[in-house]
Amino acid sequence: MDDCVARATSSADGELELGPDAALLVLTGAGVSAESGLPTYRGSGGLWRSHAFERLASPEGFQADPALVWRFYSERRDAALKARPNAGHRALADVERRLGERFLLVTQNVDGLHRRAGSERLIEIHGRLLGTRCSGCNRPESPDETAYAEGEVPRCEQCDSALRPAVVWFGEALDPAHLEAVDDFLDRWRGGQLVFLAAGTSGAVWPAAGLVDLARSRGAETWLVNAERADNAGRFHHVRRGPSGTLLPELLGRRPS
Ligand code: BJW
Ligand code: ZN
Repeated sequence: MDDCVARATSSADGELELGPDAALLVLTGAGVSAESGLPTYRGSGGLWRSHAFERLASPEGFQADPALVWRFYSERRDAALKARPNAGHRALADVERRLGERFLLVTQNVDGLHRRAGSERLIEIHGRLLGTRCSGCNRPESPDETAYAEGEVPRCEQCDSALRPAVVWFGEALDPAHLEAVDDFLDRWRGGQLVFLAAGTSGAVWPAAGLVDLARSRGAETWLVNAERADNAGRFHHVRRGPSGTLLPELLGRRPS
C-alpha cells in the first residue's frame, strides 16, 4: 500500500475525494447487481457452486447441447429484465454526469443494468445477455430479449448455424478495441488525479483482474469495494468491505435512496 497516495487523495474519514482534475475509471462485476436480486458467479450464493454452470457457459457446452444452453440463458434473460438497477448503479450514472469525458465504466456484467441506470460511457467487456450473435459467421450482433421456448435454438438467417448469446465465454477473446479504449483513457488523463475503482468483483477473471495493475502503472490511486475478500485485493491502495449499493453512493457522494 502506498500511504502517500492514500493521504493525498482521501479525506480523514476515508471518503474518496474527486478533485477538479479527477478522472475516474470504474470496473464493475456481478456483486454490483447482487442487490438487484441477480446471483453472482462466485462467492456465497454464486451460480458457479454448480459445475453444470461452467459447462453451460462455454463454447464446448454450447456445441454439445445448444438447446440446454439457450434454456439457461433464457431464464437469465427473464431474471435480468425483471431486475431493476440499484443505488450502486445509480451512483455510477450520477458520477458520470458530473465527470463527463473524465469518466469511463468498464463492466464485466452482461445484465444491462448499468445502461438502464443511465450509464453511457460504458464498455461491456463480457458482452450482453440481451444480445444474440451467430456461432458460425460474422453476422452482426442483434438486440434480443427473447426467452426461447424449451428446446428452441434460433438459427442464423445468413448461414443457418445456431445463434448464440452475445456473451464472452472462457477462452474467447475480448474485443481488442475495448482494451485499447481503457488504455487510451488512462493515457489521456494520467497527468491529473487518476482514480481506479473496482466494485463487486472477485478479481478471479482475466484480463479484468489485471486492470488494477494497468491503472497503477499509469499512477492511479486504486479503490476496491467488495462484500468479501477479492483474489486481487492486495493490489489496491484502499479496500472497503461491504455492499456496493451502500458504499458506492457513500464514496461517490450520493446517499442511497
Ligand atoms: C458484492 C456484493 C455486493 C457480492 N456488493 N460486492 C491470465 C491468467 C490466467 C488465466 C487467464 C489469463 N488471461 C486469460 C485467462 C483465461 C480466462 C481466465 O480469466 N481464467 C481464470 C478463471 C483463471 N479468461 C478468459 O478466458 C477471457 N478471455 C481471454 O482472456 O481471451 C484471451 C485468452 C484466452 C485464453 C487464455 C489466455 C488468453 C474471457 C473471460 C470471459 C468471462 N466470462 C464470464 C461469463 C459471461 C457469460 C455469462 O454470464 O454467462 O463472465 S465468466 C464470469 O466471471 C462472468 C463474469 O463477468 C466474470 C467475472 O466475475 P465477477 O463479475 O468478478 O463475479 P464473481 O461472482 O466472481 O464475484 C462477485 C463478487 O462480488 C464476490 O467477490 C462477492 O463477494 C461480491 N459481492 N454481493 C459488493 N452487494
Ligand atoms: Zn451465421
